[in-house]
Amino acid sequence: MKMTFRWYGEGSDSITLKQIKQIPGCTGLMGVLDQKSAGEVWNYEECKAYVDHVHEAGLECEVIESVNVHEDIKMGLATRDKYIANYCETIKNLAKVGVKVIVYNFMPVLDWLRTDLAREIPEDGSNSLYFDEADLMGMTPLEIVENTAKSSNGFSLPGWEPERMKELEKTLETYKNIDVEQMLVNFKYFLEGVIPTCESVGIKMACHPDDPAWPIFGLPRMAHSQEGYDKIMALYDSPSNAICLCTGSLGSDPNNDIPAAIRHFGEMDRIGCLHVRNVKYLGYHKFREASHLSSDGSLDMYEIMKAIYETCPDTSIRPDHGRMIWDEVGRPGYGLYDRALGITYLNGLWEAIDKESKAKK
Ligand SMILES: [Mn+2]
Repeated sequence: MKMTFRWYGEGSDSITLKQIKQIPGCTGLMGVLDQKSAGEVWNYEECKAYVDHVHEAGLECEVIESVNVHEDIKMGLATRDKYIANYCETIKNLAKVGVKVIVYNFMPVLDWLRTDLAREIPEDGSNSLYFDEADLMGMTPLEIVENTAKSSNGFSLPGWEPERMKELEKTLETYKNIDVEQMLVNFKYFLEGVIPTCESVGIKMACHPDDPAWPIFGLPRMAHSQEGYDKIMALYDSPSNAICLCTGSLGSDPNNDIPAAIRHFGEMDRIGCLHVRNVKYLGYHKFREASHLSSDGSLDMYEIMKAIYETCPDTSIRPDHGRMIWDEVGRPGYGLYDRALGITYLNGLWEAIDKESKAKK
C-alpha cells in the first residue's frame, strides 16, 4: 500500500509539500493541475514541472486526479473526437513523467454535491461537508452551484470550476434526452478512444464514483454501486479500465457493502487506487462526513483496510475529505489536520493487519 495525500499545487493549496512530507508514513501525492479545464491538453512541460517539484520535496507522484472528461464526450456530441485526442495526449505526457494512474469521473454536469460545506458537528464543534436531499428539493441546480462557490473560502473546488458551470442550464436541458443506456454507449466510446493509449504507456484510468451514490436532478449517473461498476468494467476488458474506489462516495448509500466491493474488484485487478474515508448516515439520503475513525461514522474502516490488504495490497490510497478542526481555514474537506490524523489512523490499522497476518503464517 502506498499512502498518499491530495495536493492541488503551489498557489492552489493552503498546504505545503513540506507539511505533507512530515505526515508519518505519507510517501507521495495524488496531484492535480488545478488550472486546467476539461478538454485541454496537459502539455509535457507543465506535467514535468509539477512532478519534478513534488519529487524535490521527497514525495512520489504516481497518481494524478481530476483529468476531467469534457462534457461533449459524456453527451456523445460530434465534437468529442477532438477532446478524446486531447485526452490521449495528456495520458502520454503524464506517462512520460512517471504517472501510473489517472483518476477521472463520468458524472454528467455536476461533480460531487453537498448541501452544506461547513456543517457543525454538535459532538465536538468541528465542521464537515454535509448532504440532505430534502434541502436540495427547494434549490435549483444553479443556486446550488452559486452556494458551493460562495462557501468554498475563495478556492475553486475540483469539478466546480466557474467556467464549467456557465453553461449549466443548457447542458441540463440536453441531458433530458440522454438515459443511462445512452450514457453507457458514450462511456464505451470514450474508453475505446483512450484505453489503447493507456495500455501502450502503462497507465490505469481510475473511474471515481458518483457522489452522493445515487442519481440527482434526474441526471443519468452510472457509477454508484457494485452492479453499476460491473457494467463499466465490462465496457472495455482491460486492467487499464479501472476504478478509483472512494469508500465515502460509494458509502453514502448504506446499500453498498464497501469491503465486499473492494474484494470483488480487487480480485479482478480493477482497482487503480482508493480514497479511504468515513461517512455518517443521518437518515434517508442524508449524511455528513466524519473523522476517519470507524466509531465516528457508519463504515467499518478495519474491514475496509483488511479487504485492501487481502486483495489489492500494492495500491495507492489516500485519506479523503476531512473535518475542519483546530480553527484551520482551507478548502472545505481538504484541510491538513484531519486528513493527517486520518493517515495516521489508517497506517495504524494497516500495521496491525500486517502483523496479525504474518503471525498467522
Ligand atoms: Mn473520493
